[in-house]
Amino acid sequence: MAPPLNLDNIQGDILSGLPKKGEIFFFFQINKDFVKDFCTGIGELAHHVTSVTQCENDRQKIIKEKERAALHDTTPKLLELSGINIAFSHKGLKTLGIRDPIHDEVFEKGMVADADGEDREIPQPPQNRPPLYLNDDLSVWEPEFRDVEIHGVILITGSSHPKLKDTLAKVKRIFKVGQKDATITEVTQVEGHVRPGDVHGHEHFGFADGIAQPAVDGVPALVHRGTDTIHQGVILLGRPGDEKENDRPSWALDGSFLAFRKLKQKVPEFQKFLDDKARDTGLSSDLLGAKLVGRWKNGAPVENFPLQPVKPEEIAIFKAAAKDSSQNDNFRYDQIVKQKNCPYAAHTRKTNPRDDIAFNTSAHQEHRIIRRGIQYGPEVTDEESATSTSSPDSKLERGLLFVCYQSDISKGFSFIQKLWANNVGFPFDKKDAPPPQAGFDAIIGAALSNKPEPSRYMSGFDASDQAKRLSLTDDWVIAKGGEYFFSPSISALQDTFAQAA
Ligand code: N7H
Repeated sequence: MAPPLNLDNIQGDILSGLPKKGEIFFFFQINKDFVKDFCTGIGELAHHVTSVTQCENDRQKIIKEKERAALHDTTPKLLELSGINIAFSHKGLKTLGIRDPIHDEVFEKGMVADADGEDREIPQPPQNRPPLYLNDDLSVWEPEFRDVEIHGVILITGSSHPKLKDTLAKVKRIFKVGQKDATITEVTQVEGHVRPGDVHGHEHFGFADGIAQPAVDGVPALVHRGTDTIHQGVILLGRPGDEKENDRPSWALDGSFLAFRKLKQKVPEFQKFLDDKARDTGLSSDLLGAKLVGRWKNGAPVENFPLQPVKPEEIAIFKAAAKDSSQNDNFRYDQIVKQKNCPYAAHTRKTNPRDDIAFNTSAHQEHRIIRRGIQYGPEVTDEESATSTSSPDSKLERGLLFVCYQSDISKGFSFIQKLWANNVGFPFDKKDAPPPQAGFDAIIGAALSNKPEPSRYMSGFDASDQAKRLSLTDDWVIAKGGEYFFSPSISALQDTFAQAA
């Protein structure tokens, strides 16, 4: 039987989230001539890896500083904090000689193979089964993610850019990067930052993010940030609720699979679409955006607030509900009114359908993920926003460095993307009456890349005619790369990874 959960031994990003203003993802390849030295480096790095407990302690310090500042009516001081986590691709495990089967086919084949397939299956009505690929256009992937073997990623978080750079320098010293006997080589690195000022906590399209997360059974109250409680094994390997609990190698206990995606967002183009279609559909641009995402920009769910509040008292309730974490994730999709309030294809409904599939069953739980993303790229410039009224053009690149954790990628990220977001037929026909086909997840749903344009659509944006379709004339989110990784426990880093060669 597995020992009790020890939060000092689990990498902090998984169950708590590394506190961050900025984050560097340092993708590396292990130098095959220096594998033994690399393992020694892992033994040293393990002492600096931030655990769940450490994340929570750091978060407490931030909360206390905010309380102190509020009491004295001053601006909170920026605390000098940093965090380090590490994860390995399947190729990385093989390079280290760690060959016990971990029992996750999607992890083993890697994201490039999962992204696009030569032998695409064409969806066959009436099941409308999607092809079982992520439907990325690999020709627009960055070559470092597509053509180069990536063995692992080091996640470095910090309260400022200099802090990130300092921590990265410390990591590079451990692995002798840049020296003759370097144990790793940088494949690429990406740096993300939370957005500034009023849009802090919002992603680049302008929507509040990081609201809905499942809480994990038995994890103390401080790290509970969610309304639904899921089994530990949905996120952690070898714990109850992990279907392969008894087949996992012992070093995999309390690790989790990390899916990373670099997702470019075409912001002026998305805004122009909303403005144009608002005119055609009679909805306001903000309401149409809320119908595509499933939440208003302030985070209030469109299921509970299907209309833009106008009276001052309604506006106050709306704003309070958006901020209140006991309300803003505590709702179900009404099965009687179907898409009247929120389209089936809205991003939050596709990716967590709540009552659209039997709620609180293991089938519901097994598709939950914990998300830890951060934005990259600059704010939209004046020049770019000026284009959104005529022919919109993202001249600069920005988007989301998407990260999620799960114990089974084929049930977590890969399932959500392929079988829900990309599947026009999901949620599946119900027996009472064939529902209008939901269409694609309006934000991340991807049609086949060799599609005749424009092929993406959704229904449900019009409450009075739920079958009416809206043509989604562009892909506003484009995958630029990514990989699947395994994030081991800290004791596994010390006992297995540091001793591997
Ligand atoms: Fe999403 N967005 O701005 O539209 N996401 N997401 N996501 N997402 C969510 O509830 C967004 C992506 C999930 O439990 C919110 O925290 C964007 C991928 C899940 O109700 C917003 C991108 C996948 C949820 C966004 C992107 C998911 C969720 C609402 C890409 C997985 C929780 C805020 C650039 C395959 C749903 C919140 C729930 C919420 C946005 C990517 C999954 C605003 C822009 C790739 C499970």
